[in-house]
Amino acid sequence: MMVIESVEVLKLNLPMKTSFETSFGKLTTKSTVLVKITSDGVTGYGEAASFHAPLYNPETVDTCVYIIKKFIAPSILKKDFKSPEELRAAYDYIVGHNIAKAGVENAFWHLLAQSGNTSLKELFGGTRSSIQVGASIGIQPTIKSTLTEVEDSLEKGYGRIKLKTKPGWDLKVLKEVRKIWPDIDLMVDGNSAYKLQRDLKTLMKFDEYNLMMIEQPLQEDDIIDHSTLQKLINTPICLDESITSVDKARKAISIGACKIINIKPVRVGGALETIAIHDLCMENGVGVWCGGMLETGIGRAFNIALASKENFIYPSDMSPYYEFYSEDLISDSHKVSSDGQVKVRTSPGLGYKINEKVIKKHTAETYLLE
Ligand code: OSB
Ligand code: MG
Repeated sequence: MMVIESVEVLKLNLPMKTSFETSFGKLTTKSTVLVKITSDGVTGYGEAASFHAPLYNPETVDTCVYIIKKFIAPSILKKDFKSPEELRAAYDYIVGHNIAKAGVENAFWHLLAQSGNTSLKELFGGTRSSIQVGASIGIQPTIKSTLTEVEDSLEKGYGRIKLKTKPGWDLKVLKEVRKIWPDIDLMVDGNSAYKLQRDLKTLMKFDEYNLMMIEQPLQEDDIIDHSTLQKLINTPICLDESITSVDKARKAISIGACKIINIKPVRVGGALETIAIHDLCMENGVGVWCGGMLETGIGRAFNIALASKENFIYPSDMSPYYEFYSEDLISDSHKVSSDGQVKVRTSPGLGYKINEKVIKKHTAETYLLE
């Protein structure tokens, strides 16, 4: 018995310690959405981690709040769900809005973990006791500051460096980084900023820098051009934005549009779809890693548990809150060890202590639906 008694949606504005720049723009304050659902006196928390504007994908924090309030909550309130599959079926009629759906689904998993006295890792079928973590370095004002960022990240223990790039901010940066660190695990993320025909020359030159992968160079709705590009370059393509479902993953793999997939659990609509993509990739010999949406510790808790599954074989974007924020919504945030690992918690429930005081401090809007 898991009757949903209430759904609460909170919009938070979190000040960032430093801005984070990608090819699509600069993030200076980070907004996010928390979802709280209650059943039998227990509260489950989820995070619908998106951004203030539709720059990375079509959703925003405000569309997440709206879709949850107006459509998802009315579809699940007062109903009894025995499994996350049943919960999801209740709002599957909604087209798109994966991040909104993921926030709700994650809150349900948190309820399940509490009522079953088990960990998220156990529920998701995780197999590792720790996961490998990489650093994601935004576009910097100068090459010099990029080199400083790389050095700091390596010193902190991060085992792989990802550089955000865009046309004009790519080969010259890689050249300088490789001069100092010829052997580190290095990759780039274009966030859809390149075009196959316009930028082919540059894209082919990435092969000179011995990169682990190039993440989402081309448009998010275009796996055809990614497939063409993969045949022309040796560097493995990793898709991020393009993969919004297991079906998209199947098609991308079948036409050779990528050799690696970054699964962001919220981008694909939650943990169920994450596990489906993970399993499909494993059957096809495609390794995956867990991407991030600059989540707070609450969102990261789900991501860490998922990334402990077997086929997450590359380092994940799982840096702790202190890289971006001065405080976290949990009081016992994860840390990165000197060898680039994060421990996977096995305690029942979320595995972390929710800090209501900090949540309250940053909450700008609250909606309670009963
Ligand atoms: O494409 O992976 C991305 C940050 C903001 C928007 C898009 C992306 C990113 C990151 C950092 O690379 C991810 C993280 O640490 O959460
Ligand atoms: Mg990316």
